[in-house]
Amino acid sequence: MAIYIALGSNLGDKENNMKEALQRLTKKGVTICKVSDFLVTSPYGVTDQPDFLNAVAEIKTDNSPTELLRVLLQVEQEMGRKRIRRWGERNIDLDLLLYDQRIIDLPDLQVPHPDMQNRDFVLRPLVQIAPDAVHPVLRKTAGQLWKELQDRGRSEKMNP
Ligand code: PH2
Ligand code: MG
Ligand code: MG
Repeated sequence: MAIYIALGSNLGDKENNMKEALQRLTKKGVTICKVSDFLVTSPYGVTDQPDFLNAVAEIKTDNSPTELLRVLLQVEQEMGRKRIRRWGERNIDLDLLLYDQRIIDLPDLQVPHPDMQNRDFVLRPLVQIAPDAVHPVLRKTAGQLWKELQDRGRSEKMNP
């Protein structure tokens, strides 16, 4: 049973933004159990923007998924995040990836994160701290999902 969030930043002092976000979460009563390395990643989706720093954290909280989402958005707002464009540049982005084995499909909250299986910048840090974390919809571990993503990438390069 565990909760995982993704952190991302590609504007300003990226490393400091990520650390500040973790501190602010702690102040709001979220326990940070594990944090992956901060990885430099190429922008995915919208590619004409700076490289990201990405990480995944395992957390503990008494908040429900919806309450936790509110806390994540609050921290983004407190840090002055501006929504410039969808999938675009941001000083901090906090996404809920997995909440125990819960499956949630609300208009503003989908858990597991609906695109996590396609994102190397999510799976690589997740595998670092929790290779055996299970995706409750796909019923595969983070390790399996990451391997499958790498295999898809390799076959796309061979059959472009
Ligand atoms: N976040 C996005 C879109 N693209 N690319 C990378 N490398 N890292 C991100 O965190 C990221 C992205 C939308 O949330
Ligand atoms: Mg995001
Ligand atoms: Mg987000």
